[in-house]
Amino acid sequence: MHLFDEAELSQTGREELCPGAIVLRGFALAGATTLLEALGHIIITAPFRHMVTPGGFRMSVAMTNCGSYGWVTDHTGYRYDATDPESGQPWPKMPGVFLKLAQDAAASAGFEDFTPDACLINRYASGTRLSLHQDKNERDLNAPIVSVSLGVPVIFLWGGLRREVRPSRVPLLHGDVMVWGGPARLRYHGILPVKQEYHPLTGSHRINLTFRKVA
Ligand code: MD3
Ligand code: FE
Repeated sequence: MHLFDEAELSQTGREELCPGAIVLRGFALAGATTLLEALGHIIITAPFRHMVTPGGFRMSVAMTNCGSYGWVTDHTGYRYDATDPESGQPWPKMPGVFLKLAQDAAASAGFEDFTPDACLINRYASGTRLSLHQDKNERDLNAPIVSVSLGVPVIFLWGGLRREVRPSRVPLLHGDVMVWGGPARLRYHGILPVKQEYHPLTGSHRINLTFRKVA
């Protein structure tokens, strides 16, 4: 019985990191090319750019957004904005294939009515890192965040509710989806510097989609 349960777990590829944090291994594999094709359309009107933090540092992660709101940072601070500051236009619409994947993943993790209105798209080149931070600018902290990893694998740093807690390391591979909710929502997290590797669908890049409910 015990063996059977374990076999089933690895088949569904579901790992609970802690209450509220679930990794769905390979959940986005079948849809990956479709997601990347939709991304190709988004970046025609909203290209990847390196934003500047309030402290004046240019982020090594290149970012863009789709959906009703996009995450932006500049010298005045972080915020969600309905307008792309580079174009003065609304962000591109969230593609149906993005929304469906995010909702399916959330439902699979037990969040039945997830309606994301923002999708932050991060692009990591080799050497790019994301230092330990919390995401707490979203109005409704009860809504989960869904994150989709595509392309080159990385090591995700998964910390505690205080910056001092030494993070554990979780590999994230092409097609993996994470759902963060409840007590895990305010944990510190980050990404180690990305190694120089090649993925047939993204070249030397890793792409991360994070779906949020911000309004
Ligand atoms: C845990 N992105 O965009 S995704 C971010 O891989 C961000 O690009 C990383 O952290 C990336 O803010 C990690 C996983 C993730 C995203 C949001 C979270 C984990 C989270 C919010 C709360 C807790
Ligand atoms: Fe984050």
